[in-house]
Amino acid sequence: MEHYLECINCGAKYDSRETIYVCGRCGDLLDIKYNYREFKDLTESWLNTPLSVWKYKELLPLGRTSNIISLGEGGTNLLECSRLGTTLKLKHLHMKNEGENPTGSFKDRGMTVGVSKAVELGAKIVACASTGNTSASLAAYAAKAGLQSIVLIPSGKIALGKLTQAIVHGARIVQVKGNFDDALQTVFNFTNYHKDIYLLNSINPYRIEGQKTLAYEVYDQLGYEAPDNVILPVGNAGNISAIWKGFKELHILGLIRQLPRMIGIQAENAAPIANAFKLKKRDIKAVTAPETIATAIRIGSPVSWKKALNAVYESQGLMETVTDTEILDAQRQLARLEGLFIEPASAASIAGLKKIVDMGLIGRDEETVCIATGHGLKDPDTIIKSYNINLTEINPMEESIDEALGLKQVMVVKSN
Ligand code: AN7
Repeated sequence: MEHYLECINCGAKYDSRETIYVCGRCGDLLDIKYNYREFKDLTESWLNTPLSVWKYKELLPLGRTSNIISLGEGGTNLLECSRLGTTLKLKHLHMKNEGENPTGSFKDRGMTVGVSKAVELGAKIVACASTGNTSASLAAYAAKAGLQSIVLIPSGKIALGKLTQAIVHGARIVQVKGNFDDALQTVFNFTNYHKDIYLLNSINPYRIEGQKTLAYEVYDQLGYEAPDNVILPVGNAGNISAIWKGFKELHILGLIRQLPRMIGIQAENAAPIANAFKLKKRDIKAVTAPETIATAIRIGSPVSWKKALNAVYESQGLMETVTDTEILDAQRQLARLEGLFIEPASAASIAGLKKIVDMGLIGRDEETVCIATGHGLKDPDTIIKSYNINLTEINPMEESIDEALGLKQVMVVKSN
Protein backbone atom coordinates (compact mmCIF):
# COMPACT_ATOMS: atom_id res chain seq x y z
CA MET A 1 0.00 0.00 0.00
CA GLU A 2 1.13 3.54 -0.87
CA HIS A 3 2.93 5.06 2.13
CA TYR A 4 5.71 7.32 3.38
CA LEU A 5 7.80 7.54 6.52
CA GLU A 6 7.40 10.30 9.07
CA CYS A 7 9.49 11.23 12.12
CA ILE A 8 7.50 10.92 15.36
CA ASN A 9 9.33 13.94 16.77
CA CYS A 10 9.92 16.60 14.09
CA GLY A 11 7.50 15.35 11.43
CA ALA A 12 10.14 15.14 8.67
CA LYS A 13 8.90 12.96 5.81
CA TYR A 14 10.80 10.35 3.81
CA ASP A 15 10.10 8.41 0.65
CA SER A 16 9.43 4.67 0.99
CA ARG A 17 12.18 3.89 -1.55
CA GLU A 18 14.84 5.26 0.81
CA THR A 19 16.75 2.89 3.07
CA ILE A 20 16.42 4.79 6.31
CA TYR A 21 15.84 3.69 9.91
CA VAL A 22 15.74 6.91 11.97
CA CYS A 23 15.05 10.54 11.16
CA GLY A 24 17.93 12.12 9.24
CA ARG A 25 17.12 15.48 10.81
CA CYS A 26 16.65 14.78 14.53
CA GLY A 27 17.51 11.07 14.92
CA ASP A 28 14.14 10.06 16.37
CA LEU A 29 12.00 7.06 15.37
CA LEU A 30 10.06 6.87 12.13
CA ASP A 31 6.49 5.77 11.63
CA ILE A 32 4.85 4.57 8.43
CA LYS A 33 1.95 6.71 7.27
CA TYR A 34 -0.89 5.99 4.86
CA ASN A 35 -3.72 8.02 3.49
CA TYR A 36 -6.49 6.23 5.35
CA ARG A 37 -9.18 8.05 3.40
CA GLU A 38 -8.12 6.08 0.32
CA PHE A 39 -8.92 2.73 1.92
CA LYS A 40 -11.97 1.03 0.60
CA ASP A 41 -14.10 -1.06 2.92
CA LEU A 42 -12.30 -4.40 3.19
CA THR A 43 -14.59 -6.12 5.65
CA GLU A 44 -16.45 -8.01 2.88
CA SER A 45 -13.27 -9.46 1.38
CA TRP A 46 -11.87 -10.23 4.84
CA LEU A 47 -14.90 -12.39 5.63
CA ASN A 48 -13.78 -15.19 3.31
CA THR A 49 -10.04 -14.97 3.90
CA PRO A 50 -8.38 -17.13 6.55
CA LEU A 51 -6.45 -15.35 9.31
CA SER A 52 -2.81 -14.58 8.53
CA VAL A 53 -0.52 -11.56 8.45
CA TRP A 54 -1.06 -11.16 4.70
CA LYS A 55 -4.84 -11.27 5.00
CA TYR A 56 -4.37 -7.58 5.76
CA LYS A 57 -2.00 -6.83 2.88
CA GLU A 58 -3.98 -3.71 1.95
CA LEU A 59 -2.92 -2.26 5.31
CA LEU A 60 0.73 -3.26 4.92
CA PRO A 61 3.50 -1.19 3.31
CA LEU A 62 4.62 -3.33 0.43
CA GLY A 63 4.66 -2.31 -3.22
CA ARG A 64 4.33 -5.67 -4.93
CA THR A 65 2.94 -8.91 -3.56
CA SER A 66 5.49 -10.80 -5.67
CA ASN A 67 8.12 -9.67 -3.16
CA ILE A 68 6.36 -11.30 -0.21
CA ILE A 69 8.48 -13.78 1.73
CA SER A 70 6.14 -15.86 3.84
CA LEU A 71 6.37 -18.95 6.03
CA GLY A 72 2.68 -18.92 6.91
CA GLU A 73 2.89 -16.50 9.84
CA GLY A 74 -0.02 -15.16 11.88
CA GLY A 75 -3.42 -16.78 12.24
CA THR A 76 -2.50 -17.88 15.76
CA ASN A 77 -5.22 -19.07 18.10
CA LEU A 78 -6.93 -16.82 20.58
CA LEU A 79 -7.49 -19.35 23.33
CA GLU A 80 -10.09 -18.90 26.00
CA CYS A 81 -8.48 -19.43 29.39
CA SER A 82 -11.39 -20.18 31.67
CA ARG A 83 -9.45 -22.18 34.26
CA LEU A 84 -6.83 -19.47 34.73
CA GLY A 85 -9.58 -16.88 34.47
CA THR A 86 -11.52 -18.50 37.32
CA THR A 87 -8.39 -18.54 39.47
CA LEU A 88 -7.85 -14.85 38.78
CA LYS A 89 -11.57 -14.07 39.13
CA LEU A 90 -11.79 -12.86 35.55
CA LYS A 91 -14.77 -13.89 33.41
CA HIS A 92 -13.22 -13.20 30.03
CA LEU A 93 -9.55 -14.02 29.63
CA HIS A 94 -7.94 -14.96 26.31
CA MET A 95 -4.42 -15.84 25.35
CA LYS A 96 -3.11 -14.98 21.88
CA ASN A 97 -0.77 -17.91 21.33
CA GLU A 98 2.06 -16.41 19.31
CA GLY A 99 4.23 -19.47 19.90
CA GLU A 100 2.26 -21.02 17.01
CA ASN A 101 4.12 -18.83 14.51
CA PRO A 102 6.63 -20.56 12.16
CA THR A 103 9.70 -19.88 14.30
CA GLY A 104 7.79 -19.91 17.58
CA SER A 105 7.35 -16.22 18.37
CA PHE A 106 5.47 -13.06 17.38
CA LYS A 107 8.62 -11.77 15.67
CA ASP A 108 7.61 -13.63 12.50
CA ARG A 109 4.81 -11.11 11.90
CA GLY A 110 7.33 -8.30 11.70
CA MET A 111 9.98 -10.32 9.93
CA THR A 112 7.78 -11.41 7.02
CA VAL A 113 7.16 -7.73 6.25
CA GLY A 114 10.74 -6.67 7.04
CA VAL A 115 12.41 -9.31 4.88
CA SER A 116 9.90 -8.71 2.07
CA LYS A 117 10.88 -5.03 2.21
CA ALA A 118 14.56 -6.05 2.10
CA VAL A 119 13.81 -7.98 -1.11
CA GLU A 120 11.92 -4.98 -2.52
CA LEU A 121 14.90 -2.73 -1.81
CA GLY A 122 17.24 -5.22 -3.46
CA ALA A 123 19.24 -6.02 -0.30
CA LYS A 124 21.31 -9.18 -0.28
CA ILE A 125 22.28 -9.23 3.38
CA VAL A 126 20.10 -8.57 6.45
CA ALA A 127 21.22 -8.06 10.04
CA CYS A 128 19.92 -7.63 13.57
CA ALA A 129 20.93 -7.58 17.22
CA SER A 130 18.85 -9.91 19.31
CA THR A 131 18.11 -11.46 22.66
CA GLY A 132 17.20 -14.54 20.60
CA ASN A 133 13.77 -14.59 18.97
CA THR A 134 14.46 -11.85 16.45
CA SER A 135 17.60 -13.66 15.32
CA ALA A 136 15.75 -16.99 14.96
CA SER A 137 13.07 -15.29 12.89
CA LEU A 138 15.48 -13.24 10.79
CA ALA A 139 17.60 -16.29 10.00
CA ALA A 140 14.56 -18.31 8.88
CA TYR A 141 13.02 -15.60 6.68
CA ALA A 142 16.41 -14.69 5.20
CA ALA A 143 16.90 -18.37 4.30
CA LYS A 144 13.49 -18.46 2.61
CA ALA A 145 14.38 -15.31 0.66
CA GLY A 146 17.86 -16.56 -0.28
CA LEU A 147 19.56 -13.74 1.66
CA GLN A 148 22.54 -13.92 4.00
CA SER A 149 21.74 -13.09 7.63
CA ILE A 150 24.01 -11.61 10.28
CA VAL A 151 23.08 -11.79 13.94
CA LEU A 152 24.65 -9.98 16.89
CA ILE A 153 23.95 -11.46 20.28
CA PRO A 154 24.90 -10.08 23.70
CA SER A 155 27.27 -11.65 26.24
CA GLY A 156 25.81 -14.02 28.77
CA LYS A 157 22.99 -16.41 28.34
CA ILE A 158 21.00 -16.73 25.12
CA ALA A 159 18.13 -19.21 25.21
CA LEU A 160 19.46 -22.37 23.62
CA GLY A 161 16.45 -23.01 21.38
CA LYS A 162 16.72 -19.57 19.80
CA LEU A 163 20.47 -19.80 19.24
CA THR A 164 20.02 -23.26 17.71
CA GLN A 165 17.46 -21.88 15.26
CA ALA A 166 19.78 -19.09 14.11
CA ILE A 167 22.62 -21.59 13.66
CA VAL A 168 20.55 -24.16 11.76
CA HIS A 169 19.13 -21.51 9.40
CA GLY A 170 22.67 -20.47 8.55
CA ALA A 171 23.01 -17.04 10.17
CA ARG A 172 26.50 -15.65 10.69
CA ILE A 173 26.57 -15.09 14.43
CA VAL A 174 28.76 -12.64 16.34
CA GLN A 175 28.68 -12.26 20.12
CA VAL A 176 29.20 -8.70 21.31
CA LYS A 177 30.78 -8.01 24.71
CA GLY A 178 28.09 -6.29 26.76
CA ASN A 179 24.32 -6.48 26.93
CA PHE A 180 21.60 -6.31 24.24
CA ASP A 181 21.75 -2.51 24.18
CA ASP A 182 25.46 -2.65 23.28
CA ALA A 183 24.76 -5.24 20.56
CA LEU A 184 21.98 -3.06 19.09
CA GLN A 185 24.17 0.05 19.07
CA THR A 186 26.90 -1.98 17.36
CA VAL A 187 24.65 -3.34 14.61
CA PHE A 188 23.16 0.12 14.12
CA ASN A 189 26.61 1.63 13.55
CA PHE A 190 27.64 -1.37 11.45
CA THR A 191 24.66 -1.06 9.06
CA ASN A 192 25.14 2.69 8.92
CA TYR A 193 28.65 2.02 7.64
CA HIS A 194 27.67 -0.91 5.37
CA LYS A 195 24.75 0.68 3.55
CA ASP A 196 24.12 -2.51 1.59
CA ILE A 197 23.26 -4.48 4.74
CA TYR A 198 19.61 -4.03 5.71
CA LEU A 199 18.89 -3.63 9.43
CA LEU A 200 15.87 -5.54 10.72
CA ASN A 201 15.55 -4.62 14.37
CA SER A 202 12.27 -3.03 15.42
CA ILE A 203 13.87 0.39 15.00
CA ASN A 204 13.03 -0.40 11.37
CA PRO A 205 9.39 0.73 11.10
CA TYR A 206 8.51 -2.04 8.60
CA ARG A 207 8.85 -4.58 11.43
CA ILE A 208 6.25 -2.73 13.50
CA GLU A 209 3.88 -2.76 10.53
CA GLY A 210 3.90 -6.55 10.40
CA GLN A 211 3.40 -6.86 14.14
CA LYS A 212 0.36 -4.57 14.13
CA THR A 213 -1.59 -7.38 12.42
CA LEU A 214 -1.87 -9.01 15.83
CA ALA A 215 -4.40 -6.31 16.73
CA TYR A 216 -6.40 -6.96 13.54
CA GLU A 217 -6.53 -10.68 14.29
CA VAL A 218 -7.70 -10.14 17.87
CA TYR A 219 -10.44 -7.85 16.56
CA ASP A 220 -11.41 -10.55 14.05
CA GLN A 221 -11.34 -13.36 16.61
CA LEU A 222 -13.42 -11.47 19.18
CA GLY A 223 -16.19 -10.98 16.62
CA TYR A 224 -15.14 -7.56 15.29
CA GLU A 225 -14.53 -5.89 18.61
CA ALA A 226 -11.51 -4.75 20.56
CA PRO A 227 -10.93 -6.17 24.05
CA ASP A 228 -10.96 -3.90 27.12
CA ASN A 229 -7.36 -4.73 27.97
CA VAL A 230 -4.33 -5.98 26.08
CA ILE A 231 -1.49 -7.11 28.30
CA LEU A 232 1.98 -8.09 27.10
CA PRO A 233 5.65 -8.26 28.05
CA VAL A 234 7.78 -5.28 27.05
CA GLY A 235 11.47 -5.39 26.15
CA ASN A 236 12.58 -3.17 23.31
CA ALA A 237 8.96 -1.96 23.22
CA GLY A 238 8.31 -2.55 19.52
CA ASN A 239 5.40 -4.91 20.03
CA ILE A 240 3.32 -2.74 22.37
CA SER A 241 3.81 0.16 19.93
CA ALA A 242 2.82 -2.05 16.98
CA ILE A 243 -0.32 -3.48 18.56
CA TRP A 244 -1.46 -0.04 19.66
CA LYS A 245 -0.97 1.21 16.10
CA GLY A 246 -3.09 -1.68 14.81
CA PHE A 247 -5.99 -0.89 17.11
CA LYS A 248 -5.76 2.82 16.38
CA GLU A 249 -5.98 2.09 12.66
CA LEU A 250 -9.09 -0.04 13.18
CA HIS A 251 -10.53 2.97 15.01
CA ILE A 252 -9.54 5.41 12.27
CA LEU A 253 -11.15 3.10 9.69
CA GLY A 254 -14.36 3.15 11.71
CA LEU A 255 -14.24 -0.58 12.46
CA ILE A 256 -14.14 -0.29 16.27
CA ARG A 257 -15.57 2.34 18.55
CA GLN A 258 -13.64 1.61 21.70
CA LEU A 259 -9.89 1.22 22.01
CA PRO A 260 -8.28 -1.19 24.49
CA ARG A 261 -6.08 -0.17 27.40
CA MET A 262 -2.48 -1.19 26.67
CA ILE A 263 -0.79 -2.79 29.67
CA GLY A 264 2.94 -3.44 29.48
CA ILE A 265 4.88 -5.69 31.85
CA GLN A 266 8.64 -5.53 32.44
CA ALA A 267 10.98 -7.57 34.60
CA GLU A 268 11.78 -5.75 37.83
CA ASN A 269 15.49 -5.28 37.08
CA ALA A 270 14.98 -4.40 33.41
CA ALA A 271 12.12 -1.94 33.70
CA PRO A 272 13.05 1.53 32.40
CA ILE A 273 9.62 2.15 30.86
CA ALA A 274 7.61 0.84 33.83
CA ASN A 275 9.79 2.95 36.14
CA ALA A 276 9.07 6.05 34.05
CA PHE A 277 5.34 5.28 34.06
CA LYS A 278 5.26 4.92 37.83
CA LEU A 279 6.84 8.37 38.14
CA LYS A 280 4.32 9.70 35.57
CA LYS A 281 7.22 10.73 33.37
CA ARG A 282 7.39 11.30 29.62
CA ASP A 283 10.98 10.09 29.26
CA ILE A 284 12.97 7.13 30.54
CA LYS A 285 16.17 6.57 32.43
CA ALA A 286 18.07 3.63 30.93
CA VAL A 287 18.93 0.69 33.19
CA THR A 288 22.67 0.10 32.82
CA ALA A 289 22.88 -3.55 33.91
CA PRO A 290 19.49 -5.14 33.18
CA GLU A 291 19.01 -8.60 34.68
CA THR A 292 16.22 -11.17 34.59
CA ILE A 293 15.65 -14.86 33.98
CA ALA A 294 13.41 -13.75 31.09
CA THR A 295 16.39 -13.14 28.81
CA ALA A 296 14.16 -12.08 25.90
CA ILE A 297 13.30 -8.88 27.76
CA ARG A 298 16.67 -8.27 29.43
CA ILE A 299 16.89 -4.82 27.84
CA GLY A 300 17.89 -1.61 29.63
CA SER A 301 17.57 0.99 26.90
CA PRO A 302 14.52 0.15 24.77
CA VAL A 303 14.52 1.69 21.30
CA SER A 304 10.77 2.23 21.07
CA TRP A 305 10.28 3.67 24.57
CA LYS A 306 8.70 6.85 23.26
CA LYS A 307 6.14 5.01 21.13
CA ALA A 308 5.43 2.66 24.05
CA LEU A 309 4.89 5.39 26.65
CA ASN A 310 2.68 7.11 24.14
CA ALA A 311 0.62 3.91 23.69
CA VAL A 312 0.23 3.49 27.44
CA TYR A 313 -0.69 7.12 28.18
CA GLU A 314 -2.95 7.51 25.15
CA SER A 315 -4.85 4.32 25.91
CA GLN A 316 -5.10 5.08 29.65
CA GLY A 317 -3.23 1.85 30.18
CA LEU A 318 -0.43 1.11 32.59
CA MET A 319 2.97 -0.49 33.12
CA GLU A 320 3.89 -2.88 35.92
CA THR A 321 6.96 -4.85 36.98
CA VAL A 322 7.32 -8.48 38.08
CA THR A 323 10.06 -10.51 39.76
CA ASP A 324 11.74 -13.61 38.34
CA THR A 325 9.96 -15.78 40.91
CA GLU A 326 6.60 -14.36 39.87
CA ILE A 327 7.48 -15.05 36.22
CA LEU A 328 8.37 -18.71 36.85
CA ASP A 329 5.26 -19.22 39.01
CA ALA A 330 3.06 -17.76 36.28
CA GLN A 331 4.71 -19.92 33.63
CA ARG A 332 3.99 -23.06 35.65
CA GLN A 333 0.45 -21.98 36.46
CA LEU A 334 -0.45 -21.37 32.81
CA ALA A 335 1.13 -24.66 31.76
CA ARG A 336 -0.83 -26.59 34.38
CA LEU A 337 -4.17 -24.81 34.14
CA GLU A 338 -4.36 -24.23 30.41
CA GLY A 339 -1.92 -26.64 28.75
CA LEU A 340 0.04 -23.72 27.36
CA PHE A 341 3.81 -23.69 27.62
CA ILE A 342 5.25 -20.23 27.05
CA GLU A 343 8.70 -18.81 27.56
CA PRO A 344 9.58 -16.78 30.70
CA ALA A 345 9.33 -13.38 28.97
CA SER A 346 5.82 -14.26 27.83
CA ALA A 347 4.87 -15.47 31.30
CA ALA A 348 5.78 -12.03 32.63
CA SER A 349 2.46 -10.84 31.24
CA ILE A 350 0.51 -13.44 33.27
CA ALA A 351 2.48 -12.53 36.39
CA GLY A 352 1.71 -8.88 35.73
CA LEU A 353 -1.95 -9.61 35.10
CA LYS A 354 -2.25 -11.29 38.50
CA LYS A 355 -0.71 -8.28 40.20
CA ILE A 356 -2.95 -5.83 38.39
CA VAL A 357 -6.09 -7.83 39.15
CA ASP A 358 -5.04 -7.97 42.82
CA MET A 359 -4.70 -4.19 42.80
CA GLY A 360 -8.28 -3.98 41.51
CA LEU A 361 -7.24 -2.34 38.25
CA ILE A 362 -9.01 -4.84 35.97
CA GLY A 363 -12.70 -5.53 36.41
CA ARG A 364 -14.16 -9.04 36.64
CA ASP A 365 -16.38 -8.54 33.57
CA GLU A 366 -13.78 -6.95 31.32
CA GLU A 367 -12.38 -8.75 28.27
CA THR A 368 -8.63 -9.17 28.68
CA VAL A 369 -6.27 -10.47 26.01
CA CYS A 370 -2.83 -11.59 27.10
CA ILE A 371 -0.13 -11.94 24.45
CA ALA A 372 1.82 -15.20 24.81
CA THR A 373 4.76 -13.91 22.79
CA GLY A 374 6.95 -17.02 22.50
CA HIS A 375 6.95 -20.80 22.85
CA GLY A 376 8.21 -22.42 26.05
CA LEU A 377 10.53 -24.81 24.22
CA LYS A 378 12.69 -21.86 23.21
CA ASP A 379 14.33 -21.84 26.61
CA PRO A 380 13.99 -25.19 28.38
CA ASP A 381 17.33 -25.32 30.17
CA THR A 382 16.73 -22.26 32.37
CA ILE A 383 13.35 -23.53 33.35
CA ILE A 384 14.22 -27.12 34.13
CA LYS A 385 16.82 -25.86 36.64
CA SER A 386 14.06 -24.23 38.67
CA TYR A 387 12.18 -27.53 39.01
CA ASN A 388 14.61 -29.76 40.90
CA ILE A 389 13.71 -32.91 38.97
CA ASN A 390 15.06 -36.30 40.09
CA LEU A 391 14.07 -39.06 37.74
CA THR A 392 14.20 -42.54 39.28
CA GLU A 393 14.53 -45.57 37.06
CA ILE A 394 12.40 -48.56 38.02
CA ASN A 395 12.02 -52.20 37.15
CA PRO A 396 9.26 -52.83 34.60
CA MET A 397 6.77 -54.13 37.17
CA GLU A 398 3.49 -52.73 38.45
CA GLU A 399 4.65 -52.77 42.08
CA SER A 400 7.69 -50.69 41.18
CA ILE A 401 5.51 -48.07 39.47
CA ASP A 402 3.26 -47.87 42.52
CA GLU A 403 6.30 -47.51 44.72
CA ALA A 404 7.87 -44.83 42.52
CA LEU A 405 4.63 -42.85 42.41
CA GLY A 406 3.92 -43.34 46.10
CA LEU A 407 0.65 -45.16 45.38
CA LYS A 408 -0.57 -47.76 47.87
CA GLN A 409 -2.12 -51.02 46.70
CA VAL A 410 -5.77 -50.84 47.71
CA MET A 411 -7.17 -54.15 48.93
CA VAL A 412 -10.72 -54.57 47.75
CA VAL A 413 -12.71 -56.69 50.18
CA LYS A 414 -15.72 -58.21 48.59
CA SER A 415 -18.75 -58.88 50.72
CA ASN A 416 -20.19 -62.27 49.95
C1 AN7 B 1 9.24 -13.84 23.73
O1 AN7 B 1 14.49 -11.21 20.06
O2 AN7 B 1 14.06 -8.20 21.64
O3 AN7 B 1 9.00 -5.22 23.56
O4 AN7 B 1 15.86 -9.54 20.20
O5 AN7 B 1 11.37 -12.49 22.45
O6 AN7 B 1 8.80 -5.81 21.15
O7 AN7 B 1 10.98 -6.02 22.33
C2 AN7 B 1 12.74 -10.13 21.91
C3 AN7 B 1 11.71 -9.59 22.58
C4 AN7 B 1 8.61 -10.30 24.45
C5 AN7 B 1 9.65 -8.16 23.95
N1 AN7 B 1 8.50 -11.64 24.41
O8 AN7 B 1 9.11 -7.56 22.80
C6 AN7 B 1 14.78 -10.10 20.47
C7 AN7 B 1 13.85 -9.39 21.37
C8 AN7 B 1 9.41 -12.37 23.75
C9 AN7 B 1 10.49 -11.73 23.10
C10 AN7 B 1 9.64 -9.63 23.84
C11 AN7 B 1 10.61 -10.33 23.16
P1 AN7 B 1 9.49 -6.06 22.44
